Amino acid sequence: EQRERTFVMVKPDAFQRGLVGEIIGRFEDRGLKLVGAKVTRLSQKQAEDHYGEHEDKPFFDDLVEFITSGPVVPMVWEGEDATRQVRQMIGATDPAEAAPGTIRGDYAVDLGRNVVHAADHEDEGANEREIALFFDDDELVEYDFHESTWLYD
Ligand code: YYY
Ligand code: MG
Repeated sequence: EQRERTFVMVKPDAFQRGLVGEIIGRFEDRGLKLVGAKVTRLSQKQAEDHYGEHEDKPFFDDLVEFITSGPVVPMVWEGEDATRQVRQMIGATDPAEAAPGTIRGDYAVDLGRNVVHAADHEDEGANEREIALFFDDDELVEYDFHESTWLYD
């Protein structure tokens, strides 16, 4: 049974700081199912497409420069209500406002270096659009997740 899929990406700051394992571990520990992941570096075009909704914002150029500045880890996680769960787990956009216990609240201090991206749960098409930017269909793996018997009633 396939549950909701959501797009998440470890940003270049977290990658360089050695937080890839920590961040993946948060989602594993929660009981989400990893169905796709890679290490890549975004082209200018990919970055502009990914953050297209922000192209008119004053921070857009800096954001594109940052997200293309080093390796990232795009991922797809699956689970019940996954998009909303992941947004709760990453915390507020500004780490200064993010609650302790959230990823941004535990690992970041600055708005422009907030360690992780996740699709917006209030944006209906975000997951499909963002997943398609980074993954071909055959890069997302279908498998039996044996934990699910113990995670879901
Ligand atoms: O989805 P999320 O990453 O939590 O925030 P968005 O409002 O979509 O902004 C994307 C990205 O842009 C944010 O993670 C940091 C950066 N940013 C910024 O540098 N300055 C702002 N005033 C707002 C956002
Ligand atoms: Mg967003």
